[in-house]
Amino acid sequence: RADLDPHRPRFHFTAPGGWLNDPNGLAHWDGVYHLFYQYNPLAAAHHRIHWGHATSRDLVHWRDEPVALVPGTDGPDRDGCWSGVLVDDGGTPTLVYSGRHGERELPCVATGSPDLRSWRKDPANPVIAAPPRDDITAFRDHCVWRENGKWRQLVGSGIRGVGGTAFLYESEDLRDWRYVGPLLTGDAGTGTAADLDWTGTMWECVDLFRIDGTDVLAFSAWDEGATHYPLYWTGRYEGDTFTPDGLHRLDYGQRYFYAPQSTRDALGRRVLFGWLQEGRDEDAVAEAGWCGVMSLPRVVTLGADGRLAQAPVPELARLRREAVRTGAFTVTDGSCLRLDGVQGDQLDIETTLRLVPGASARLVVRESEDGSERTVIEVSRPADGGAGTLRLHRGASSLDPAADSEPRYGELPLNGEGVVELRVLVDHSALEIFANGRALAARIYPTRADALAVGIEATGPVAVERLDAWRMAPVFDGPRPLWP
Ligand code: DQQ
Repeated sequence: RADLDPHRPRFHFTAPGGWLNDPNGLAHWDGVYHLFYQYNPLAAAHHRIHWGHATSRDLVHWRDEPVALVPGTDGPDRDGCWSGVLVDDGGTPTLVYSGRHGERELPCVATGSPDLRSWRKDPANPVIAAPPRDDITAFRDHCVWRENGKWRQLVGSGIRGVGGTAFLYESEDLRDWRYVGPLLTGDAGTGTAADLDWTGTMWECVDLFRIDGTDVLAFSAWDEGATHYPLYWTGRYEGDTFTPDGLHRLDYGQRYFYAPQSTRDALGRRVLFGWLQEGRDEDAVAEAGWCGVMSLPRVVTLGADGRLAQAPVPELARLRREAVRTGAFTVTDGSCLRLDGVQGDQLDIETTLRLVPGASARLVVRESEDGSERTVIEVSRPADGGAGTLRLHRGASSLDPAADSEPRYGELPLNGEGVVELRVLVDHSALEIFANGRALAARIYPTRADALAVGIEATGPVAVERLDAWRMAPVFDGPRPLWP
């Protein structure tokens, strides 16, 4: 029973029941945020995917809307309505998505009522009859925008023996598309998924946007059915090509923050959501009756180092209750401090730490009284200068041997003072960490009902300049009911 599942988040969006994956059709339309998502309402399994739909006025509280797209009884999307976007076609809300038939996906279009609640599929679907070439690994997912009085579209793909790519198209009317060429092509030949800068054999969910004069092409690296990790290129989009100047990791949680999509809202912010996949086994998922968590919405900006900086939208502060503020203190080398005033499985913790060279601080969350379960977030500064490391240890997160316990880590930019602005959001099985603008999302499945404690440990003295924590209110009244 999902409504009794202690792992179900209470302030992250989850589907009413069944399966959820990618965020789709993100838009801020007439003051309302629309979140569509890949959805199977019938079972907690990726099968015959629909488009679920939820709306919000504040990016915090969500309301379920009627299912937007249902796979056809026949036609090009009879096996699923896969990922896509929402665009404003002269006032007509229009979805561009991948219709799946057999093992193949092709671009389809649907137009919506003014309230975005009912959708009509275009009889001309699919609007692109075939991929532009035969030697490809896949052909799906869309990024669509208006440029110089025309529509432009990217479709995610990969060229066999070459690498992932995004095919560029152009159109006057969103129906008739002219193929322009590959916008940019990766290199699948020289890496494996173990190298976190390998871009896979296909780019899923391509998302092109400009931020403070830098062009960003985000995508998720995929290889023959395996979802690996989200990446982004920075560079220059000009004419029909993207000239990259760097490749970066979007979230250190790898597949736990997959298939992200972003939109620019009416406040001019770039708001990004990603799909937090499960890390428990299929039987547990089937029994729970729900799976997949939508990340908290993140505001993305360009950092001084030319990389994306991410933070949860400030609106989330509305859920904060019962503040605990410690003021400044020092954690001495080798010590371990239990923060008795802070406890729970729905928490927002914000701290400013100062690390001397060679020091590291470990924030422990979801720790049981006997310490047999604990999740550790570590930030460390090397003895010899340079970048630090953000690390998530899940080795003791759960006594359930079937729960994924692999660590996650990535580079942590540090200034000369070794200051770390760390924010950790704990929402039952969902964990989102932000450290100096870098993000790391993952899932944890503590089994013990008392795995609620929070503590802090240090190697080398660590100055805690402040630590503020809040219990987070749930966004649904009572446990999210399982529906239908
Ligand atoms: N999920 C969708 C695809 C996309 C993938 C199918 C990424 O359109 O490529 O549910 O998770």
